[in-house]
Amino acid sequence: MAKLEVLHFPDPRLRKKAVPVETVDSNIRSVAEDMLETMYDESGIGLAATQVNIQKRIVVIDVSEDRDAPVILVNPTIIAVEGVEQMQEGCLSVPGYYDDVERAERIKYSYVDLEGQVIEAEADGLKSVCIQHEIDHLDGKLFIDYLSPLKRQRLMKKIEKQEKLLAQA
Ligand code: K2U
Ligand code: ZN
Repeated sequence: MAKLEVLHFPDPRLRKKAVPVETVDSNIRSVAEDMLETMYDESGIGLAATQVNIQKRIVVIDVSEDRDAPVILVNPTIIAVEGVEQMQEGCLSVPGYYDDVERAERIKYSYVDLEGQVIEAEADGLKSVCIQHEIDHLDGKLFIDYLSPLKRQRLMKKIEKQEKLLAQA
């Protein structure tokens, strides 16, 4: 097990599009294990491989109350969407910033599990939002991309200020 470094916006590597996993082998299982350790350590409820500079289509999530129900999704794909809902989102790659994002309320999705089986399932609520958020990461998309130009401008100013303070420290 190893804790991995989480990339932070505006790191350009967060914009890379991840490639599908050909075979679920021991290497993929090891990456997923390290991603779970990193996610729990960062108090996240999801993590995409892109965020730890691994350009493979692997996502881990755990939206359970007791933080004891990890799900590893290889090559996750949204098959169908229904409804619209707004939820406040944050991101381990954009620390300290939260804002409302509109996404599909319910999704039907598929993925490959660690035994190589194709699984189809449905989700709503926080799990649905989390899966959509993580699949966006695999496509180089961040939740801040959905913000209005004014909100994005304010966020960029906040990040520039943080970077100036860090440079002076
Ligand atoms: O991808 C990530 O950065 C992990 C996010 C996933 C997420 C964002 C928004 C809504 C649901 C999931 C982190 O878990 S951000 C921290 C967090 C924790 C609980 C609820 C919302 C955000
Ligand atoms: Zn995120």
